Parts: sequence; C-alpha cells; structure tokens
Amino acid sequence: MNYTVSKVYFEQALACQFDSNHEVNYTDSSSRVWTGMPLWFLCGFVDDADQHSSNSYNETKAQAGYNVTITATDGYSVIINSRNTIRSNNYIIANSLNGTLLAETGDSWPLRLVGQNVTGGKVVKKVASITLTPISTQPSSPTLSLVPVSNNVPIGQNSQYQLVMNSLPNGLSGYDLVITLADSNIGKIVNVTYPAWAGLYNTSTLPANSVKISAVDVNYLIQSGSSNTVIALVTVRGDAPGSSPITISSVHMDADGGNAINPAIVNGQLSAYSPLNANFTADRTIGTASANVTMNVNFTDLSTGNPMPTAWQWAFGTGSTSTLQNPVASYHTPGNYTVSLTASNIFNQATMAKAHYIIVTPFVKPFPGYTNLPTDTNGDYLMEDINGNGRLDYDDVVVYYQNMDWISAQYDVGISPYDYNHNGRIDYDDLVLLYWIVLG
Ligand SMILES: [Ca+2]
Ligand SMILES: [Ca+2]
Ligand SMILES: [Ca+2]
Ligand SMILES: [Ca+2]
Repeated sequence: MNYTVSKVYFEQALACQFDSNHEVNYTDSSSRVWTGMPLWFLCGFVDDADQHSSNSYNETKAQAGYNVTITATDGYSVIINSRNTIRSNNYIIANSLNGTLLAETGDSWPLRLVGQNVTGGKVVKKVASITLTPISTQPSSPTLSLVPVSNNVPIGQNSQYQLVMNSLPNGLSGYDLVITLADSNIGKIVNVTYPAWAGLYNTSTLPANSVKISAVDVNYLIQSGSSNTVIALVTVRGDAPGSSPITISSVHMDADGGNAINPAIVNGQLSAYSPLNANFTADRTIGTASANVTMNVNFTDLSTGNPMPTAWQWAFGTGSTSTLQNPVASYHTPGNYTVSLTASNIFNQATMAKAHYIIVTPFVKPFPGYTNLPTDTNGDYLMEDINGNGRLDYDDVVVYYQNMDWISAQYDVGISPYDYNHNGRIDYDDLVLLYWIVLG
C-alpha cells in the first residue's frame, strides 16, 4: 500500500486538519527546535486499509512488529522497529526548523527524521519515503546439533556425526566443547576432524568416551549470517549391541567481536548392532506328495544377530510365501524347491537361500501283491519300476497291464506317476511307452 503525502497535505495536517497534538517539537543538543509529525502517525496512513479515520494507526500491528524504513533522496536509509515508535514523540518527521519551513536549498529538505531517540547515524536528512515491511522471519535461535541425530553402526565399524551450528548471526570466532558417548560399553569416539576454516584446533586423547574439542576461526572465514556451519566431524565406533546418548556439553563459543554464543543443544544417539545372518532349517527336506497328498514342512528360523530379527519373509519355491518366524509350507507337486528367508530388524536385513532344499517325489503305493513301492528309475517323477524291485523288467510291464484300472482308481496317488504320455488318462499308449522303456 502506498500513500503519497503531499507537501500541502503535510503542512495542512500539521496546521489544521488534525489535532494539535500531532504537531510535535524536538529540541536537539544544539538548541535547534524541529517541528513535524510523529513517525507513528505517518505509519497510520499505510499500516492497514484505514488511512484517514482517527483510528487509522493500527497499534496492534505495531505491537506485533514491522520494520519502518526511512529512506533519503540519496538512498540512505535507517530501519526502526515499529514497537519502538508506538505513539512515541521521540521519532519525528520534521518539516520545519526554528519555526521556519525547511528550505528547498537546505540539506534536510523536504523532511528530516529527528527526535530524542534519533541519534548519530539514525538521523535521516532529505526524507523521501517511509516504508513499512514485515519483519523477515526471525532467524532460528542458534542451535548446535549432532547430525544425524541418530546413527546406527555395525559392531566394529565407524559412523560419523557432523556438529552443525544452524545459524551464526554474529559469526564465529572459536569454540571449545565436550562430546560424550554416555555408555562406554556401546562404543568409543575414535576420531575428530575439523572443516577447512578451522585453525588452532585441538582434540583431547582418543579413543575415548568423552572428548574435548576446540577450533578457532583464525582467518575470519565464518562471518555474520553464516548458517548450517559444520564446526567438527566426530567419528564413533560401535563396540557392543545397544544404544547410548551422545551429548554435547561444556560449550564455550564466541561470536566475531567476542560476545558469547549460547546455542541450544540437540544431542544424538548411537545404536550399535551385530549384523543379522539369516539361516533356517526344516523338519524334513525330502518327502512325497501328490495332487491330493500334501507334504507339509515345518521351517524353523535360525537367524542370528543382535538385536534379533523382528520380521521374516519366506519364499518356499512354490510361489507361496509367509511372514511368520517359523512357518509351515505345503508341497503338492513333485519337484526340487529352493527356499529363501530374509530376516530383518530396524537396523538391517539378511537373506539366506537354499537351492533345491526341499525335494518332493511322487506319492505312490505298492501295487497289489507287492510290498515295495514303485520307483522312478530316471528322475522324471514317472514310475517305471512298477514292482519296486529296483530295476526295469518285463514284470513291470505285466503288472502295469494287469492293474490299469487300479492305477486309475487311486484317488490319493492320482495318475500322474504312471501317465507316461502326459495326456491325463491311463491308456494303452502309456503301456506301450513303458514296454519300450523296459526294452531299453
Ligand atoms: Ca569469524
Ligand atoms: Ca521315471
Ligand atoms: Ca522292476
Ligand atoms: Ca496317458
């Protein structure tokens, strides 16, 4: 919102249109008497939509805070927080000196910022504009953090934290502080390195659970307004499973110019773990099955690690899966099955696959008058040794021929072990094929 205050308006405002208390005087140290309008009153023209009423000044907004920028014709400007100007006569936009309007040829024309609170560089001559702007988002309060806040490390390995200052509005001249890994069983601080800007750095003896570190910005590289400044890198080794806080304490930190910085602290956490090794066993790995006879296998998780797995993903080679720790799988079809297990917890996962772990052969029964089970002589899940004597002979063909109805009638076995031509029925063509197999 813009509002141009004309010279005439400004003068009339002082003279008649407003209450007399809107004309204010200020006598400076040289006994010069400046007369004009208070800054806050002028702010009322543009601080909200109400520009002219007697309540045009929005005190609520001024309390909330905005920047009042007074800019001179030559570009010089000062910024005053609105909170300091509320109904204050200590900031005056003057248009006359000692009762005389400022001369166009003078060094202050048309207006001059004066007043009891306007000292030194805050005096603005030749005021051209007054701008109200929202105060930019306050820089977040200085905070020193361990980044990442949480690290997970396999035992015997290292992980690293950055020490990060999120904002250094007044720069950094140097610091010393202590980093502590609280639980000495979990791990050790093994190394500290410093960024390129750091000089005169020092690290107490390592490895240790507590280390004092320090560095100085001797080359003035970290200046006002720096943000997300890494001040050190801390390497920590995991020694035993568990979690421990890692903390920042005894912080002495100074800004450029020497003022102390007291950052908020964000501590971290280290979790060390023994990596998982996935493994499993089964109550049986060899068995028989048919379309109507199931081979059930009980699998047992043997995975190791610390902490132990909390989730399991099994694949049984049949297309079926499970997320139980100790599942049961059912096999219906002769074949060799590869089983895999992926075990996982919050830190890691591991996979074990066992190729051809489950071997399923056809479920069969002895033929009438025989006690031995028929056998598969060539590993194709078709039974050729019908009488179960372990070899191919003409008796196998004869027994097959005599029991073709019996073969077809076995609901539990099904016909697949004897259906040599794979046509879904027991037929004379199967018998002919068996004859030629036996004949070799
Ligand atoms: Ca510095
Ligand atoms: Ca066979
Ligand atoms: Ca035989
Ligand atoms: Ca057939």
